[in-house]
Amino acid sequence: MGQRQVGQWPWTGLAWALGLLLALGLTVGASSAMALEGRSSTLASPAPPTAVTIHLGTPAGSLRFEPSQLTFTAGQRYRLVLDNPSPEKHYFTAKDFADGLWTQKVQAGDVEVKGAIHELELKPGAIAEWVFVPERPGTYELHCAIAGHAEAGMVGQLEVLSAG
Ligand SMILES: [Cu+2]
Repeated sequence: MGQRQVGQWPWTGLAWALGLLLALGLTVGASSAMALEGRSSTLASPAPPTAVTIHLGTPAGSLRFEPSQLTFTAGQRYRLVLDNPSPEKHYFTAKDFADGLWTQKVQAGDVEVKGAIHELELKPGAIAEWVFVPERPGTYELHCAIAGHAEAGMVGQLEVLSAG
C-alpha cells in the first residue's frame, strides 16, 4: 500500500509539470500575441511619415546629392531615406537644419539611434532612415564634410516652409 502511494508520486509530479509547461506556453503565446497587437496599433495610430529619399553621390562617382534640394513643411513628420550608391564614403551634414528639428529616430540596419543628430556618415552601399519633424522654417545648407567634396559640388539646400 505504502509502496504504491509512493509509486504514484512521480506521475503526479509529471502531470503537474506538464500542466505547468502548458500554462506557461499558453501565457507566453498569449502575451507575445498581445505584444504584436500592441505594436501594430502603435505603428498604425499616428499618420505615417512622408517618405523622402536622397542619394549621397552617384554610382558613377559624381560628387553631388540627388536631389540637391528638398522642401519640408514645419510640424510634419518625415522619413528621410539616405543612401550611398557611390564607391566612396559621404556625409550628410546640415547642422543648422538638424538644430531646428525634432528627431524621432535614425535607423540603420538593426541599429536604432534616438536623440539629436547633426551629421550622418554613409559608407558605400549604406542606407539609413531618419525620422524627424522640422520645427524651424528657413533655408538651410547641406554639404558633404569629406575634404574637397563640397568644393566639387556636393552641396544642397534644405528648405523648411512654415506650417500655416
Ligand atoms: Cu562626399
